[in-house]
Amino acid sequence: MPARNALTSKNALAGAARIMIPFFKGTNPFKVNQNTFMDQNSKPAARHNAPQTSNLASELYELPPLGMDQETLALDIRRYFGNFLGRDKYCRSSRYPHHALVLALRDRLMERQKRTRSAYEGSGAKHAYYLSLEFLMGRTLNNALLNLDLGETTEALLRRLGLNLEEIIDSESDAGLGNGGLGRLAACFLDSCATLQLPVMGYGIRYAYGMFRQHMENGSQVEEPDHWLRDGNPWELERPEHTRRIKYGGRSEFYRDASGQQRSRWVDSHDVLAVPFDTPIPGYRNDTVNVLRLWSAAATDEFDLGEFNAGSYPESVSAKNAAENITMVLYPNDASENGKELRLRQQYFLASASLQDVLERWEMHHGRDFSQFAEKNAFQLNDTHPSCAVPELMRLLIDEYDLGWEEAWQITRHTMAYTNHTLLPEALEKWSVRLFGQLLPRLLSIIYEINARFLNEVSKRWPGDNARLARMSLIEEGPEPHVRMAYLAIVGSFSVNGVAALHSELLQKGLFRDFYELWPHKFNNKTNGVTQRRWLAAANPALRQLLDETIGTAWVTQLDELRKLTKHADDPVFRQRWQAVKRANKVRLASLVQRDCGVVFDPEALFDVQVKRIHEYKRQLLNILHVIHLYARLKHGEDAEWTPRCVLIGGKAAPGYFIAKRIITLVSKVAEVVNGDDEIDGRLKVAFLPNYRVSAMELIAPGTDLSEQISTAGKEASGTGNMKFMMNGAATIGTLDGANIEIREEVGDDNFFLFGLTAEEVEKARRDYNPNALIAADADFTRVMALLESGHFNRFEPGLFEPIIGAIRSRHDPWLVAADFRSFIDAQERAAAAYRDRERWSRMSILNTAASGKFSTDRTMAEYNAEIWRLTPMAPVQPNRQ
Ligand code: 26Q
Repeated sequence: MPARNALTSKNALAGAARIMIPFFKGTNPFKVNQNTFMDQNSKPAARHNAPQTSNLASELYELPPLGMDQETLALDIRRYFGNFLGRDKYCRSSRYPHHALVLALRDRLMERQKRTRSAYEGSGAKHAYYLSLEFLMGRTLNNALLNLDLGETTEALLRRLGLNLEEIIDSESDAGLGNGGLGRLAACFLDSCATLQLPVMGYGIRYAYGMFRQHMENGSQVEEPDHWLRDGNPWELERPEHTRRIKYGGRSEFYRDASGQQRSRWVDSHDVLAVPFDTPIPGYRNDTVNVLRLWSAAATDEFDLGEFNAGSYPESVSAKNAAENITMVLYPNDASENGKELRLRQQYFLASASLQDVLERWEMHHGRDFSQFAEKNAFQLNDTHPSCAVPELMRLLIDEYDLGWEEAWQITRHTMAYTNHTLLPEALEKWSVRLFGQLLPRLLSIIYEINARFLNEVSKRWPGDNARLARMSLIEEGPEPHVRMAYLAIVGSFSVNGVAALHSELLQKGLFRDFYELWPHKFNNKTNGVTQRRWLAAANPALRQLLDETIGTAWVTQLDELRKLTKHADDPVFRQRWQAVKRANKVRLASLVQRDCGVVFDPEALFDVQVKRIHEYKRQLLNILHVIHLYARLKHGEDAEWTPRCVLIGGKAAPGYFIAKRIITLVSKVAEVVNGDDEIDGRLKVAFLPNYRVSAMELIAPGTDLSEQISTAGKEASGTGNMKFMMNGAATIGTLDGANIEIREEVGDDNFFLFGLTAEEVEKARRDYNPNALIAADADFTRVMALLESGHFNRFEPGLFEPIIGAIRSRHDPWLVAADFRSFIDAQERAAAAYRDRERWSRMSILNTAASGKFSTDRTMAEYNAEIWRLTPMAPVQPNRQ
């Protein structure tokens, strides 16, 4: 262990404890952790007491660029495989060839990452930081090969080495560090920012367990932990030298500083370390490599101390475990799970570690002069989950960097920007004041101060309007007062955006109306997108080839180029080729369904797909009612002009969401009955796809004909699966909700199967909603309900679907399933008829891809940048050729 200077006596003890039980330290023998030895109340300036190396010769870190040719890459892979990993001809695991390839690629990414950083820092560029509790990255290898332009080279050289690239790509587990849309959006954003060469860094949490793996037992979802790091993660690089200390508990105390100023500080806290792991984010063939920094929790050495000396070894170990638990597991709810202390710990952990990181880098370049800070930094909050960043930035600036309230507040209000992703009022985050005060006492006192000043501003604008004050307060009063996180985010930000036009409009008129009245200029819309690199170029190589040959390759970075396809939509030869591609992709999808569901899909049939989280507002139930309707038609011989159809439904239900789980069971049971019925004779197939995830969507979207986007209007903020399907040539059947509206605008009414009430009509319909009358008045609906209620799909489990039947028949069904039944069935029939005319369908498919240009995250990020961040794009510095 290197000698350390200026150890306090307490830290010397910590050192002694370390020596007594060396197995407590991390497994990396090279790890040097400066902050482990930091005094609890030390100022950031005192932090540089780690052993420092000075005067590194540039020869040590400046290297000639690595070759991108087959020979050089092959040699690197062989060295990693044989020497670094120590494998040989006896190796039977696909893991080591994968690791060897990844390490060779990571070297190439790393040199570009440094050149990118050099350009950003050298020019003092403004940075944006995307703070998100979720980054749903999926697999990394294929995307890295695409962006580095090493796909063909690698495929050929691996063949020489007796390896198969496709198998290696498939052997990688998904980084499932997100629930769904919001987490995947963050991942697509990073890809586009790197491609646009924007100085944007992602900050998130390195959960040891990501989104649970789902398997089915007797038609029910069973959750298993997703230990995605089991085989190691060769993409990431640990950066222990940037470890940060996070405080919890204790209390906030007043004191007078040396100059007699009254100040606050957070004392008697229980601290946890945040250790960063960096993943490279390559842009598309532009040498830019940005960084995603994920924080992992580790215990401080204090955990080894007191209890050991008192002889309470097991208690000490369990306290240490509790600290490290913070980043153990992703919360698997895609709507808020209220009141869980561990979740609040996670949220603060991310906010505090990331802000400390940014502030320390600032101090390195600018010392304690923060006059330019707001001009040079922006923080984008991915929903309210990281909104502790508002009071935490205030705390750091005031308590740690000695700024006054006003100056700190100006900085905070001009650097934070908040994106909302939900319209469901029950999903708005709230934390009980009691819990908040216990866990983050100093933050709560700052929130109170922000609130007092804010309410003062409100009362000046609307004197005497006490009802308004109560409505807008950051604290919801009541027997158990709560902190309203969305309001905190709005008050602390200069920008508030929704994620599709309708959603942003509804926020302004509804949820955030009072705030919109006060600060209309803060509110804006940023319609979501997806990255066409992953969702078209990488996921659909056959279509990519056809596009390249037909309209050139510019679409990969300028998706609007796809409009050039429009003129080919009426060309019969082109249509033929389009159909052949779609068919090949349907064959690929059918083999996935065969393997994972044991159901045979005929590629000639209409592939009708709904994959997304299972939630009542997304109305998987409406989808399955249509399936039952088709089944009833076949059973009654109403099969003139039949369109063979394969219905695929997939998605995870939050583990505690009873009715969502029961909907999964209904899908499974209906599938069993329909697929097993000889009379149906393959004219209708149904499958529930277990463990839906990013890598599954990469096979599903290219093979889909009809995309189901059927949420109750006004409830789906945007949707992004809808965009992936459209891009890959699926037609949409959908409501006027979220981004569906914009999809329909782009593709035209003729190429979109619209149904259902509008958001406005939904609100009116609730007033005297009578589902039983709707069922009774519609013979098809009556027949569907009769089948469901007869127990036909649950012969051996009577009552199994009572809760679902009750929900459909309830006058209080918030999702109005029955209200849209008729209109949905009719739209489905229009889709079926359109599919029977293959020429018409191909045209529609081509036009959908052609119209999908708007839905690139390149456009979304360009808008965030033009209207919120205002960063300057910047190419990396030139390589140092020696
Ligand atoms: C909050 C508190 C405690 C535990 C969990 C949560 C939590 C976690 C995840 C709440 C919400 C989420 C995820 C929300 C989400 O994915 N929303 C989706 O965001 C997409 C991207 O903007 C939109 O396209 C979807 O419409 C929206 O549903």
